[in-house]
Amino acid sequence: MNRLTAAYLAVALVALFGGVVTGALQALEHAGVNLYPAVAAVVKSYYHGLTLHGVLNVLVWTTFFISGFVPWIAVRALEVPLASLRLGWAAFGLMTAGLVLAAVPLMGNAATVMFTFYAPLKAHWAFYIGLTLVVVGTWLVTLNLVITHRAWRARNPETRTPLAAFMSLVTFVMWTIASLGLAAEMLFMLIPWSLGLMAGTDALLARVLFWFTGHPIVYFWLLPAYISWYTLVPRQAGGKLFSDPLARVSFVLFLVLSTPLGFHHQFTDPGIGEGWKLLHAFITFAVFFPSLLTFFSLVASLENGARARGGKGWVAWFGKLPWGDPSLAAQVLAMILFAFGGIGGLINASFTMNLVVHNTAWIPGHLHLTVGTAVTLTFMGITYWLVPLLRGRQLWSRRLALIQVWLWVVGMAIFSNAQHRLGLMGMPRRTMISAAPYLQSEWQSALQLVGIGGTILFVSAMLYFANIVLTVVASREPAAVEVPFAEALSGPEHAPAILDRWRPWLVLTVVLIAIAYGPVLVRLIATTPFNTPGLRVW
Ligand code: HEM
Ligand SMILES: [Cu+2]
Repeated sequence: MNRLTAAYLAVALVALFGGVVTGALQALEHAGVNLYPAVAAVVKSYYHGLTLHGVLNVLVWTTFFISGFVPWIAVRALEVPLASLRLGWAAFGLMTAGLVLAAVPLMGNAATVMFTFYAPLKAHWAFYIGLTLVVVGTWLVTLNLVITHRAWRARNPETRTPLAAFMSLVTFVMWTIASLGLAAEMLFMLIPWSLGLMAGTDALLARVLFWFTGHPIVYFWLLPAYISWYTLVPRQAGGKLFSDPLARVSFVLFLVLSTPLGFHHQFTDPGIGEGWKLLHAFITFAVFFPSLLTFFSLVASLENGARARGGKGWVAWFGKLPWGDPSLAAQVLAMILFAFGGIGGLINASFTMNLVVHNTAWIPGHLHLTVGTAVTLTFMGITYWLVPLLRGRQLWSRRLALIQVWLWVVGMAIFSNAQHRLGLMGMPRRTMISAAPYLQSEWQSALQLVGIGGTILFVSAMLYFANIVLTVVASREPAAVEVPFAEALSGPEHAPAILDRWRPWLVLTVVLIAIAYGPVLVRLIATTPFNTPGLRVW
């Protein structure tokens, strides 16, 4: 199992490396430094690089890290072996094969369609089939987790599922339901169309199916970070989790509410009734509620740890957290930047305010706080103990890790703030902006800050990779082998039994999805002519 997880991490880290290199190119381009001619042998254009950036960061780095880490932590919490290590490797093999298949056209500039691959942009079929195989691989991970949990349940009929395992299951079950939209888009639209079996396609139906998965996928990225924040960080902070039952409530709400809200990405799309958009906006605000529960629980847990370490006062206790531990520092700082991401997210989700920020630089400003920091910096923080544990050797340098974490936070604060402001000034996203004839002089100072912040982020990322590689190849001291599971102030025995049952929540989930999506999907499928020809704009 350790080797399986290490294999997933290796692929994830290679992807992140490609992701930050392409990111640095973009940030420098915004600041007027065009390095694309220098790398033209590999990256053919700004948009080729941007597609690589999106796919590597948010589809590969996240998915592979999660598929390696989440089952691993679940198995540790259950204290049983993974049901089938064979199935585990089969899933990894399928995902990696899919990745390689998709990488060929992606690298070859035959799939420069951004990570959202909106139709009628048309990529090479291998790109769609490859990504579909990655998704199918994640379903095998779910299957393995479910069988593992059943085996555990047969031997422990009365006990509550340990929190980390419960959360892991929720994460993958939620994802499996949510990914059906993407699977349908691939299997019934993009794959047959790119193979020439279908004459045309349809932008709206493709987008509806994409966002069916495209919003919940952000919870697929976030929930594993939450697993660490709830079940590990309180212990790393020297304290206990505030409440185990409350944590379960929040995850059940994520299971139920994460999917039926994708229209908040389509407020400006014609062809979807306003009432449905409003319903999805309401559910988006509803899913903010478990996020608030999470925020409350985590602050209470951190305070518990800080006070146990002698922290005093209403706010001053915060300084008493073990800031010298890079894993903890990374994750607490990730939480702080995430709070700003959450506030911006409420603006994105608000029907009218969305019109101001839609498709502007505000959106990448937002998503670098969320997936780019809350998730990425947390995963980095996890690897600061997980890689040493898997390798059996101590982290190569704690100090370098601390510098890396703070650089990320400073770089991101500068970068993201500048992007948000550029968005408010109306600068579009997904644009090689220094080549745009409408480039405004008032954007200039913020564009320089994008370049500076992006460079700091890049340096931080390189320090991170150096530290991880040196830990694997050069570190000599043996590492601790214990997983930092936290106890809870209010333990699992206080959780109502219904929280540990699946059927009622799954039924509720499916019913809500059917209400929120059913009528629109039925109408679109019945009336869509599939007559839009494909485009290759690059
Ligand atoms: C060195 C670090 C990074 C830098 C300098 C950077 C820079 C950028 C820039 C400038 C853009 C805007 C491009 C445009 O709208 O034209 C962008 C987009 C994006 N970035 Fe990053 N980024 C970095 C790391 C990350 C990470 C770690 C993630 C996620 C894990 C991420 C995810 C994304 C996504 C999803 C987009 C939107 C892509 C699209 O519009 O198709 N980035 N990045
Ligand atoms: Cu969303």
